[in-house]
Amino acid sequence: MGNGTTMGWMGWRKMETAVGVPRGRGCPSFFMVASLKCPHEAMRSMEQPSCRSRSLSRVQGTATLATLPLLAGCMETPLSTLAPASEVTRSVATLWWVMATGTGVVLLLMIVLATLAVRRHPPRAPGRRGILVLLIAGGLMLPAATITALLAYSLRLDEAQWPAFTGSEAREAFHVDVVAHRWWWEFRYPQADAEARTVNEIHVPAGVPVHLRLTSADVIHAFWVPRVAGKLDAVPGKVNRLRIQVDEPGRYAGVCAEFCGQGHAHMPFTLIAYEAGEMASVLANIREGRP
Ligand SMILES: [Cu+2]
Repeated sequence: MGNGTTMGWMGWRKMETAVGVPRGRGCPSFFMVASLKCPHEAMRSMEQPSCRSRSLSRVQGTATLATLPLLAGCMETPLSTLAPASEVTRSVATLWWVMATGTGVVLLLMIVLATLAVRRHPPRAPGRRGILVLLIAGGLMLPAATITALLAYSLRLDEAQWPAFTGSEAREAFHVDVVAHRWWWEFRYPQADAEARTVNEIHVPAGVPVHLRLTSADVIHAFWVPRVAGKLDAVPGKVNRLRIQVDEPGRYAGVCAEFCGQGHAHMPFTLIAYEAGEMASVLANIREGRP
């Protein structure tokens, strides 16, 4: 989605050509698809809606809707939860798709019902019984069922990110202490032989539970590796815990997700996951460093 946001309003004039031939990585975003015409052109066509322009608009609208599923493939960005690299983010992505699909279906249903109601001749007001059914089913039962299901699902996700303090996982987990600073990240490895720490790079094993203890040296920050886990605040004077588990070795982008001052945008970091067997040599080679 980055293309759309970085283009901004200044890109209106170039947009028609940019949509056809997207440059750089990724695909045209929702923003670009929604802006196939420049505003002036759109306003002109609104002034005199001829039959031809109306049918053209319908074709364009249909084409835009038909393009939406294709955009699913455009979301594999380093900071997208929709490109999951762990069980937790896979669940988050599934939840997102279920909600997006459900919302789309309900919206389409509402549009169809509204169209049928408007076209009805003569118009007929619903009776008292109809209104009651609408209020109870649509206003109480449907929202209650949806919210309860979403709450249960979210609580399960929350639990999956809460590190166990006892049992075999607590013994086998890899531990990292995270300290946020203005504006950089410090990672300490209590299981290393010596006092080891890295700056703006966190090294973890893949396929193994990793328990993080987060705190801050100054103001509130938030630790977030979107492809791997949900975000969690790093608060001065307090220790928050987060459990993560990466599927595969690789590099995963992370950011501070809480505005923390002028340098907030300049505190990205990288989570580097290794094969579990490599961790001993990785820890041995970690050297102290500062940004
Ligand atoms: Cu920050």
